[in-house]
Amino acid sequence: MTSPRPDTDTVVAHCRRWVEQLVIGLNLCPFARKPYENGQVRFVVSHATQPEALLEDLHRELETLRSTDPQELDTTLLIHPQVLQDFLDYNDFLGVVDNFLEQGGYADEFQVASLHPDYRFADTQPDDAENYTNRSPYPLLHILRENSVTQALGSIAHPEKIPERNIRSLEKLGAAQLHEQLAGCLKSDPALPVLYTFRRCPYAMRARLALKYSGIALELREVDLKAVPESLSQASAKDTVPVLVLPDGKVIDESLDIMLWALRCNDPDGWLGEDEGHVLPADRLLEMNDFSFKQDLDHYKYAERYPEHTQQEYRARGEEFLQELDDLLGEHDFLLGDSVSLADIGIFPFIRQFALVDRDWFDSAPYRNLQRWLDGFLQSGLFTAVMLKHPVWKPGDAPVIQRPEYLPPGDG
Ligand SMILES: N[C@@H](CCC(=O)N[C@@H](CS)C(=O)NCC(=O)O)C(=O)O
Repeated sequence: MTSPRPDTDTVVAHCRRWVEQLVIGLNLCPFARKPYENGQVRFVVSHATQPEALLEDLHRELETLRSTDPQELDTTLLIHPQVLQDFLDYNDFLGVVDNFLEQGGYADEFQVASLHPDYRFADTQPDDAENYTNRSPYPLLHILRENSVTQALGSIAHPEKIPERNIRSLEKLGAAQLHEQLAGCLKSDPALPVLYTFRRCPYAMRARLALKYSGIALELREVDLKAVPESLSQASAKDTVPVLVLPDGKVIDESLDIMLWALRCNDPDGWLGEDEGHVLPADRLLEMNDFSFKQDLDHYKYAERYPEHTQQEYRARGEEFLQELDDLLGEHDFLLGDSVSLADIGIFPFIRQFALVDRDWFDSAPYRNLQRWLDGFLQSGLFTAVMLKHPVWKPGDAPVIQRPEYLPPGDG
C-alpha cells in the first residue's frame, strides 16, 4: 500500500483524508471531530525503519504532549510508513509500547491506540468489515491523554456501546466498500499543476498573473516563507517562491520561466508577440528590473538596513529605471507597443512595490505615463483576481483551486 514511497506531506494528507472521511465521516470515533476541527491533533510522520527508532520517536512525542497544553495539542498520530508494515510484527510491537509506557512512567497519563492497514481483531477473518474500525492508510500509533479519554467517555451516554454500533454500521457498508474508501484516501487528486506562492511577492505575482491570464487550472498553495512546507523544499532546493510543480513532476522554479511556460500553453492576447517577437526586448527590460532595479528597490524600501546612503539616494538610483520606463510609455500605451506584453506583466509588480514605499511621493513624481500604466494594471480584474487572500497551506488542507476564466489584463 505504501509503494512508491510518498513524501511526508502526502502521507499526512492521506491520513487527514482518512480521519475526515472514515473516522469522522463514518462516525467511527464520536470524539474525533472536535479536536480535529480545533487543530488539536498532531500528525507526525516517523522516518524510522527499525522498531527501536520508532520507540525513540514515540518517546519524543510523549514528551511533546506532556509539555504542551492540551488546549493546544490534545492528541498525536505517529505515522510510521517504513516500519512494522506487517500486521503481526506491529501487533507484537504493541506489547513493547505498553511496557515502555509502564516503565517510562507514562502509563497513568497516556494510552496508545493501534491502527494499521491490515488490522485484524482476534477471532475475525481478514475480510470482516469490523476490522475497518482500526484500519488506517499507514501503520500508526495514536497517543491519547488519559484525561481526555475519561472526559470524552463521560460526555456521552453508554460509551460502551460504541464498538457494537461501529460493527453494525461497518457490516452494513461491507468490507468491499470500506476497502475502496480506505484505498481512496491514498489516491492523488486529479492531476493539476501546483503553484507555491506568496501573495505579496512580486515574482510570485507575475507568475500568478500569467497563469491566470493563460487560463490554466491549478492548485494554489500560499507559503509562509519562514516555514516552507517540506513538499516545496523537496521540489526545489531554492526555497523561494514561486515554484510550479507540473503533474508529470517537472518543476519550474523561476518566475520568468513560469510565465513563459504559461504563455506558451495559451496566449490569447499575444503577450509573447508575433513569433514570440516580444521575448528578446522584454528580456532586456526584465533583466534590468530583476537585477539592478530590484536591488535599488530593496535598498529604498529597507533603507534603515543599508545606512551607507540615505533613502532619497536609493530612491534616486531606482528612478533611473522609472525614467526609462516612463519614456517608453510616452511612445506607446505599453512597454513594447500598444498592447500588453510579458514585459509589462513581469515588471509592474515591482513598480507597484516601489510606489508603495511612499505613495504620496510617487503620485506627485513627474512619471505621468508610468502612473497611468501602473494604475491601469492595479485596477484590472486580472490583478484583483490574483491578489485574493488565501490561508497559508498545510498538507491535507482542502485545495485552493484556481479555475480558468478570462479577465482583462489592464485598461491602460
Ligand atoms: N529568481 C527568483 C526569485 C524569487 C524570490 O526571490 N522570491 C522571494 C520572495 S519575493 C523568496 O522566495 N525569498 C525567499 C525568502 O524570503 O526566504 C524568481 O524569479 O522566481
